[in-house]
Amino acid sequence: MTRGLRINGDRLWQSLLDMSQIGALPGGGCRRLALSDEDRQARDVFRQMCLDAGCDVHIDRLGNMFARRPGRNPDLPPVAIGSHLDTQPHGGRFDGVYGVLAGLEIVRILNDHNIETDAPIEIVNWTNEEGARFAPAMLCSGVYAGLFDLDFALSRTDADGLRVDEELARIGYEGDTPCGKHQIGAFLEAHIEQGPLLEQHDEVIGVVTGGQGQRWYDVTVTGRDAHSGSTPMSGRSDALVAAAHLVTAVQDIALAHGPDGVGTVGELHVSPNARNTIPGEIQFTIDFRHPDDRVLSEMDTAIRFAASQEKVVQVALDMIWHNPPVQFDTRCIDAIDKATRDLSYPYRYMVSGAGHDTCQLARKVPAAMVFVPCRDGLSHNEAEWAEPEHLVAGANVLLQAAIDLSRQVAPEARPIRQSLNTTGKSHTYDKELSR
Ligand code: HGY
Ligand code: MN
Ligand code: MN
Repeated sequence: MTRGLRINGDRLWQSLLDMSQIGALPGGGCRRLALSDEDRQARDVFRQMCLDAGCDVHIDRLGNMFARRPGRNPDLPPVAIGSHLDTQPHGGRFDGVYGVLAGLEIVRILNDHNIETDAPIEIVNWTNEEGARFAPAMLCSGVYAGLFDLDFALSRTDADGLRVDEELARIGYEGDTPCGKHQIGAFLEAHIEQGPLLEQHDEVIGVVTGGQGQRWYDVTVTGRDAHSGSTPMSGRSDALVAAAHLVTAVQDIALAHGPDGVGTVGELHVSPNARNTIPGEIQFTIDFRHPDDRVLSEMDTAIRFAASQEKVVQVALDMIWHNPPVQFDTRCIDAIDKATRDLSYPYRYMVSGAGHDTCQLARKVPAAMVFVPCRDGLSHNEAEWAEPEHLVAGANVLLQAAIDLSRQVAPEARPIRQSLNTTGKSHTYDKELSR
């Protein structure tokens, strides 16, 4: 009888502490950029943890890692539990890694009690979820889900021009199995909310029903390098002044599409970046998000109009990624809902403001997520923090939901998605956005 089974919270916490030493930053956070030496170190540690837990580990062409614990019926596709080990440049100690190590803890506790699940259980580490080094985000779970092709992913470069395929080979994680061929019966991910709702409402579990849409852009503003002292103001083609107009336009467009619209310029590079030369070229990024795809396209129209108003420079606006909003699978949501109620954790339904590998997987296999609170809703910041008892609660829900789903997975698992309706309890998908 597995309903009384609970994970070992001290062991989960210790695994998180051990992993947080890899790429540790002075401010208490972590820096493990995708395919960096720190990412390789974390992968090596994770692989050893899985081997020690009796799993077979296999790696696909993009370095996605799958650690399998056999089930009673080897012909059933696995229930996969995972997330990502890569971080933002000033990342926290929980974003991504919590979901991977919660999966490991579930395998460990099943081992402790010699419990055999119907379908196999797999722990997954998806390559390059963050998209901080190689854009776009959720790149390799996206290839798995058929949203990007393999060559697109392999050819993505970082700021220094290094390619994904070169870096995969360099760190020794260029696997042999094709990406996307490996079957998954259902995918579950535990993650800190990265927003304030659960903490504000003293709730412990977020039953996540979907993810909002995203559009990412690379923008190049081309003016003319010129002398800062001898060039009259009237004759300038100052790329930075024009870029500044567009940066405030991103802010204005997001506010105009509130309360759910968000817009961010996270990267900006000035050339030649000399104090006494008028900048001739600016490169920057735009990240627009909204739960409604129609509004996202309005925001797209608005930024293109703003760019067309910049008359003394050239503006090239390249949308490198459009990820429409996604609805998660009803059976997975119900399994999480049932586990949460059985465990009597206070919970709410919510749509994710942040992107996750589940948002990609859910377009191919049955998938859903469990959120737990994080302090002040803060993430992508070294001060990111989650309470041990909340991390335990999320992993307990994941454990029960995974056991439940392992009895349900079908040989050919396809997602069942309910439209975002507002009728009926079990599928009242609260449209409240986690932000
Ligand atoms: O961009 C995101 O939402 C995620 O952190 N990669
Ligand atoms: Mn994440
Ligand atoms: Mn993140």
